[in-house]
This record gives sequence, structure tokens and C-alpha cells, in this order.
Amino acid sequence: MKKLKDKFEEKSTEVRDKLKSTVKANANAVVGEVVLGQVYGGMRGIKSMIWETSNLDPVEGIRFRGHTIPQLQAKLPRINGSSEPVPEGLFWLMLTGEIPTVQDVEDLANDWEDRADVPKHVFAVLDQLPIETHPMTQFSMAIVALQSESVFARRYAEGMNKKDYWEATYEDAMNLIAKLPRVAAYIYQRTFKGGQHIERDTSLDWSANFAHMLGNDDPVFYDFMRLYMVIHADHEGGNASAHTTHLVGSTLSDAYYSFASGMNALAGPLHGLANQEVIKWIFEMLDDLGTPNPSKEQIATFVQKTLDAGKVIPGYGHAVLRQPDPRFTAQKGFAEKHLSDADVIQVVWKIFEVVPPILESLGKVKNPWPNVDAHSGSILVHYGMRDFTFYTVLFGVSRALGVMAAQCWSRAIGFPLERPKSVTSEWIYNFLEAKEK
Ligand code: CMX
Repeated sequence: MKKLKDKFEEKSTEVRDKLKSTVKANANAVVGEVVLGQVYGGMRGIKSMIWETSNLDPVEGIRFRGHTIPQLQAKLPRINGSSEPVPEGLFWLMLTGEIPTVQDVEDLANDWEDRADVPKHVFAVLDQLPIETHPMTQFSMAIVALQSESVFARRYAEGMNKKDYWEATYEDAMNLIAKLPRVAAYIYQRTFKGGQHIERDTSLDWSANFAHMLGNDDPVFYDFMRLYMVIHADHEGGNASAHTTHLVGSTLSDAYYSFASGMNALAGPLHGLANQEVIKWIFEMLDDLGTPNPSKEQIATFVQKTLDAGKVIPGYGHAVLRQPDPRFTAQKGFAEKHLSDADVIQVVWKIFEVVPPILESLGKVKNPWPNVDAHSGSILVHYGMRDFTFYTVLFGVSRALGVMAAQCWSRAIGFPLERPKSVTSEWIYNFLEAKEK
């Protein structure tokens, strides 16, 4: 795929040269201040890293290279008769800053298809794991097993010149993205469907092929996978999976090591695992209430019960967003178009009416609105995927697009090892005392 690589080299060289002189001339410019609440509060809002591929506004939500999700849905090319844009187009946009043509997207789909073979030892590693191993554990281990393929690690060991880091990383990023659907689909098949290997259909685009290997060839499900893969791809750099990938990558760990680390962060229930927790919680609620169609009052009672038990309402709240997540809204739009009659979808929409005022009434929740994870499971259930421990793997496959595009940029710009300063609480007490005097 010479065109994308050449374009990326051209763009990134331009950006790097401009940045070099800008940073040199403005190294001491103040871009913000840090207060104690942020130091103890999970570093919210501290501007401390560069992420070129997307930016998150608390009210408006995510913009990929300046484009909102509805704008992407209008502008990104569709191929293979799809109704939704394909993630190949989004990856192109994140890497180059330009909306690709249909031909560009078709070429990229073909390039990923050419790179998609998974070495046998990766399946052998998976086959050694007990079947009850959580799919995210399997996913993380399979990615580390794939590290044997790293072009960056091999060329670094051979003495690669610094100026070629971006190119080896580009190759790793493309290979990793191309192989992930086959790996993830096999984890699904072995864990829940008896271990069948469904081979790729070379005529399909990346997401449709993933759907195919998961065992569902409904064209509307293909479209859902395309939408899902686009909206979960990137959410600026500070979220835990992106930041972890970036931090580990900053040591010059290759794409495989750093992405596996990011996936271990995604596996936490406050982050990506929330998508499995949402559907688990919904089914617990339906079980508890003894009905597939609970009233709003019944839902409110169960929400209160969850809060009284000292638990969070999964799929609600966000560290940055202060409005309903546009990724939730995009999935709701898809469900309205294709499957509004489904019971479980109706329950999700009722929860959307019930939960925000309750969370707001607690007086401490900064964002009472649904996030991306509040809707996805219900659509997957409708398509027969009730195996909710697999859901975070789907999120992970998509997240590769954003964090790998960002890693290409990090290598091209030449970002250094990440190493912020930590202090002890004793240091803080001394600092406050000295300030008072
Ligand atoms: N249910 C109940 N309480 C919640 C809540 C929720 N959904 N969201 C926030 N709170 C609580 C926090 O636990 C915190 O309580 P304490 O002060 O008692 O510790 C308080 O409200 C303030 O939290 P906040 O500043 O509003 O939120 P944070 O930035 O600290 O946390 C998040 C953000 C996402 C971890 C939190 O909203 C949450 O736990 N949500 C549920 C899990 C979830 O859906 N995660 C997925 C996020 C999206 C993703 O990354 O995939």
C-alpha cells in the first residue's frame, strides 16, 4: 500500500519539521496550570500529551481530525454496498488528515486482506488456555504471541536508524490491525462455539469479514460492525487504553507489546469492560424484576438498589464528557433504523430516561449521561451474541485503529520516553506548609 505510506511520510515530515521549530521557539510557553485536586484526582484535564488523530470536547464529544461522528457518516466512503462508512476510511483519515476516495479505501481493505494471515503458533497458544479463560485475557496473550512478527523489534535488533522508526512502526501497525479480526473471531469461536475456524472471505472489507468470521453473514450485522469499528476506534489520548499504549510505546516497545498493554487497561470495568457489565447488569435487573419489559418505576427501583449496594451504574458517566456520548447516539440511531422492536433495545432506551435524573440527584456525579458502552450490548444480543464476556474484545479490535495510527505519528514526530514527575504526600504537606508561611 505505497500510496498511504508515501502520503503519511510526506504529511508527517511536514508536521515534524514545523513542530520542531515551534517547540524550540516556545518551549517555555505556559499551556495550563496544575492544581492539587488534579494531582489526587486522576490527572483530569491536565494537558500533558499530544494526540494527533482525534480530540474530545466535553459537550460535543469526539472529533476525528476535526470531524464529528455524524460528519464522518456523511463524508467517509462506503464500499461493498455498505450503508455505513468503513473503518478503513477512518484509519486513512487519522493517518493523513484527509478524507480518502472510494479507491483509497478499497486499496486499503485489500492491503489489510494481504496482511491478514495469522501464524499458527498464535492459535496454538490460545488452544493451550482453559476454555473459561476470559476472552480479554486470551486477546492480550494472543497479541503478545503475535509479537514474533514485529518488524520494528527485528529491525531495531539489527541496528535500525532512528529516522526509520516510523516506517517499521507503520508496517507493524498495518500487520497488527489486519490480523486482529481473525484472532478475535477465533477467541469467540473457541470460547463459545466449539472451536470452529471460520476462514476469511477475501471479497469482504475488514469489518464485514470480522462479522463473517464471528459466524454472522447478515448484511445489516456487517453494517453494525462497520459502525461499531468506526465509533470505538479513538477517543483522544488520555483515556486509559490509549494512554497505556502510548506510554508503553514511548519506551520503543513495539506495536504488539504496547497494544497488548493498552488492552489490559481496556479490560478494566471502569473502562472497556463496562460494555460487558452493562448487559450483565440489565439481565440481572430483568431477572430480579421477573419481566423482559420493566416499567420506568421498576427500573428506578433497581437503579437505587445498585447504588445502595455501593456499585456504579455501568454505561453511565464519563471522565471528560458532560453530555450523552455521540457514540451512544450513533448506536441508538442504528437501532431506531433497524431493530426498534427488540425488547432489550426498549429496555436500554427506558434506562436512558430513568438513570440521568437519579445520578444527578446524588449531587456528585459530574456526568449523568450514557457513554458508548450503554448501548452496544443490547444490539449484539439482538444479533444473537449473548456471550457478553466477549464484548470488550470487539472494543479492543476497533481501538487498534486509533492507537496504532497515533503510534505511527509518535514515531514520525519522534516523541521521547514518557516520564512524568511523581511526589509523595509528605512532599505535598511540606509544600502546602511552606506556601502558608
Ligand atoms: N454510577 C454511580 N456513581 C457514579 C457513576 C455511575 N455511573 N459515575 C460516576 N459516579 C460517582 C463516582 O464513582 C464518584 O463517586 P465517589 O466520589 O464516591 O468516588 C463520583 O460519582 C464522581 O465521579 P465523576 O467525577 O463523575 O466520574 P469519574 O471521572 O471519576 O469517573 C467513570 C468516570 C467513567 C469511571 C465513572 O463515571 C463510572 O464509574 N462509570 C461507570 C463505568 C463505566 O460506564 N465506564 C465506561 C466509561 C467509558 C469507557 O471508557 O469505555
